[in-house]
Parts: sequence; C-alpha cells; structure tokens
Amino acid sequence: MNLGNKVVYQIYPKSFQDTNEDGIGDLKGIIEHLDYLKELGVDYLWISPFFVSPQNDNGYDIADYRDIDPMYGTMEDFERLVEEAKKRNIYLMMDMVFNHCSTKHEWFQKALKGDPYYRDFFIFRKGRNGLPPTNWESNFGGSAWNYLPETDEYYLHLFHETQADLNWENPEVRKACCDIVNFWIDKGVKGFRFDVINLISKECYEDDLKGNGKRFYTDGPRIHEFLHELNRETFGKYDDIITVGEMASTTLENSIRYSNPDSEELSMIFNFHHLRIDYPSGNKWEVQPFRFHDLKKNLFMWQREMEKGGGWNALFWYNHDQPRIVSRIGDEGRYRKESAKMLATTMHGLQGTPYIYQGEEIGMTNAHFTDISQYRDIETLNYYTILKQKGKPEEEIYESFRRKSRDNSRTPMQWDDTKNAGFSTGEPWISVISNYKEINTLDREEDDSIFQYYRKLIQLRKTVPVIADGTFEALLEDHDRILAYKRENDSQLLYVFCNYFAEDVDVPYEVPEGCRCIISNYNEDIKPEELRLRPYEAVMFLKDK
Ligand code: ISL
Ligand code: CA
Repeated sequence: MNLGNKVVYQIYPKSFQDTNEDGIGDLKGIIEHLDYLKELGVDYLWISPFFVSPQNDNGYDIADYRDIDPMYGTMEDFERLVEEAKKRNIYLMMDMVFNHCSTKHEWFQKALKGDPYYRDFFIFRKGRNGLPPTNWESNFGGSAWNYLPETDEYYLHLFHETQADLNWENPEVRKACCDIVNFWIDKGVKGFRFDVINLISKECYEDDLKGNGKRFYTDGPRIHEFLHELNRETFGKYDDIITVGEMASTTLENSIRYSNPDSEELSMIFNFHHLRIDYPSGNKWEVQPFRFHDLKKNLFMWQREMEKGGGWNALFWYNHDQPRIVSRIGDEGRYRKESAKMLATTMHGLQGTPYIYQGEEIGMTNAHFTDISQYRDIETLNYYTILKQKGKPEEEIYESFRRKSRDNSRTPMQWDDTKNAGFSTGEPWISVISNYKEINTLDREEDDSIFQYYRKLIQLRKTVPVIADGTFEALLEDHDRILAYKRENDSQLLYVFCNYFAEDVDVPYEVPEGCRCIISNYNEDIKPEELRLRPYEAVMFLKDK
C-alpha cells in the first residue's frame, strides 16, 4: 500500500457531535459529518476509544474491548458507521489500548477474586517494608503501584490507578489481544492505532536510581518480538490494513525497526520529540518559550534517519493529549489563519502519513479556561493537587494548564455559531470555547478558509507524486526564522519555505529556475526569485525535471 498518499483524521468522539442532547458526542454524530470529512478528503478516521469504559481517562480505560459504550451508541450504530464511511471511501482506524485495561474489566475483577488464570494477566507484587515494590512513577503523577489491603500486595499502573497494566509476558494476554484485533478486522475495520504500545514489554522490576522507571519499560526487551507476533496473528495477514504505534519517549533506532516493512511490525509510528520544544527539561508543566531550533532539529533528524533506515513517520502536530498547535507555536490572535496554514504546510509537505486532529482544519485554539472547575482531564486534576502540594502558586498552575493541559484540545468541535457551537443542544460535558462565533466550519466554502487550505494540501499529496514518495533534504538548517526543505523523486522537485515569525524575512536561498508555486497562504502568484516571506508566510514550489 502507498502510505505516502493517505491522510488520517483523528476524532475524539466525546467532543465531535452529540445527537441525543446528553452533551456527549456519539457515533451517530460521526455519521452526520461523514460528508464533511469526505469534502476535506481524508482516507481514514482514527477514532479515540468508544468501547465500554468507566471513562476515568475518557475511554483509555477499557472495560470491554468488544462492545460499544452505550453513551456512544450501539454495535448497530458502529456497523452503520463502517458502511456509510465505506460508501465515501473512508475507512476506520480503531484505538487499541493494550498496555492496560480498566480495573472494571472482568479480567481484573476475576484477578481480584483470586482466579489464578486472570491474576497472571496483571502485575501483582509484594511491597518492601511498607513501601511499593519499586519507586516507579505513574505518568499521571504519584506512585505507579496501587496497594490492595485485602491481599497485602500492589498492582502496577503506569497511568491512572484504574488502568491496570497487562502482563504481556503471559502468552494468554497476547492471545487475548490478538483475538480482539481480529474481532474488529471481521467487522470491517481497516486500521489500528496502538496506544503507548512501546511500554508493554517489562521484565525487570527494580528501583530506578536515576529516574521514574521509564528506562526499564520504554522500548522494553521483548517489544519487537511482541509486535511481530501481533502482526503475524492479525493485521499482517491482510494487505489493506494500516497500523500506527504511539511510541512514548522512543528512540530513532527502535522507531526504524518498528516501522520498517521488513520487520513486519507496524506501518508507522508517532514519536513526540518534535513536541518537546517548550519543555526541554522533560517536565511538561514548566512554562518555557518555544525553541525554534529544537523543532527543526527534531523534525529534520527524524525525516532523514527514518528515510535512511527504511522507517515511516506518522506526521502530526498534536492529538487529544497535546495543546492546539496554533496556540502553542503559531499566533492565535492577529495571524491565526496565516500561522495555522503555515504550520499545516510544514507538516503536509514532509515524508510520511499526515494526521489531522479534529478542529485543526479550522484553526481551533486552546481552551483558555480560568478555573479548575472547568477542567475534566484526570492528568490535569491530579497535577493540580500535586503542584499545589509542592507550593506552586495558583496563578502559575493556571498559566501552565492554559498552555499544556490535555483539555485544551478536548473542547467541543466548533461547527457553527449557534448555541454550543452546534455540538450539542444539551449541556456539553466540557465547555465550548467562547471564540466559537468566529472560529467554526461556516466559512469552509470560502477560498481563503483554513479548511480549503487543508483540503488543497490533501489533494496535492494525492496528485503530486513527489509529496508522497520523494526523498527529504533539509534547507537553511541554521536559519533563525525559516523552516525549509526539499523533496525529490525521479521526475519532480518540491521546495517548501515557512516563516515561523510575525516579521518579514528574506529567504537566503536560490530557488532554481522553472519552479512554480503550487500553494501559499498569501497569494499564489509568488515568484521564486528574491523570495521574501511575510508574517507566517508559507509557500511550496514545484519543478518538473
Ligand atoms: O499527555 C501525556 C502526559 O503528559 C502523554 O504522556 C500521554 O499520556 C502519552 O502520550 C500516552 O497517551 C496515551 O495513553 C494514555 C491516555 O491517557 C492518552 O490519552 C493516550 O493518548 C493512557 O492510555
Ligand atoms: Ca450523545
């Protein structure tokens, strides 16, 4: 399959479209907007989990992998969604959360009751003199071990305490996960996103004297073996299924192996190194300015090295865990449209498969919440307590959340200028951003809308071969304001120039003769000679060889 001309759209179902006034998005709501997605031109819909779940982590805590949460609809709704999407040449990508399951899952419930078969599905350990088995920390703050007084032992949870880690060393766990993937393949699903999948191989349980435990389980000892087995037993038997692994804190070397077709593991991977640009220390709550050079360095390094090693990148600016990119490194005020389009240009010209997160195509911004009562995310709420205990002033905590909280990208999709942005006629589970009267999909037919710009970028990927299959070369690597690169194949050359700042800048690069502009966020009659970019201006030039 040609991964280079496919585009994926991520839906966070809770916030996409509500159809029954309960203030929560649902599967019927996705069906209602399939024509919108068709118009945009995307090929796959990655939908965040809508399985049965107590919703402590908005569905990333799954209690039944084979059924739809009633809050989102029924299996019939799901089957209709698959069918209706297919009529529009759109296919579904399911979100498989296999590092952990909800403590409400029957596996965990049976384990708690002492059933030895299911106890071996999880990681139970004795403590050490009243302390947890290791000093590992949960990704949401606090210890990664939860104490069970009934049996005087702890179970591991790398995320929330209601998300118990599965024991992948147990072949029965691996088989159970394969069965689930096959169950959804039989229902017509054509893609899978595997949640924090590089954390599943854990062999050694020791104190981490240098850190929080991550180094013991990130890209763990048997990870490639497990992914290869998953591939062989499930999606690898088909040639029309795409897969993407979410790889937390992974290395280049491992990413190449995960996504090189020869290893028969996954089609591509998400890495997050290019998003560490405003918290170099690794502490995401620290408020720091964005470092342009770090962004270029990371994006370029992954482009170059994945190409060299035969790996494949999933291209993305954010997802449901990250702030909105136009607020993070663009300009959500005066240059919102220009910067949103410029950022899109950077990503959609690169080598890989682009992912668009709902609302990105209309330039949605961060939430701008002013009170803790507006936040819903478990990570944000946990850290509110932790940071307060550490004595961090309230104002600083709020400032940090306004920039980094995962809820920034989880507010309802802004469809129109009616009540609740057209998301719901009930009370939304999380507040709609007050800017919905200006930022919504109503302007999408207009030539200069962000929506039309994304639509055009997607069309270019499908019609200009060098975008899909060209090699990558960085240009002007040391430049302080411009991000630029070149793509090349046997018959074409593509040049991309993006100004990341609000001032005009000359481009110290001689674009070869015969290049023509194929897209720009200002006007398209730009000439490549003596190029000067206006605030947040972006341009792509194409040349036939
Ligand atoms: O947002 C983060 C914490 O600051 C990330 O580290 C995030 O937790 C990480 O990328 C893993 O994310 C995935 O697994 C989590 C779930 O909460 C996220 O929504 C999901 O995308 C646990 O399942
Ligand atoms: Ca609903």
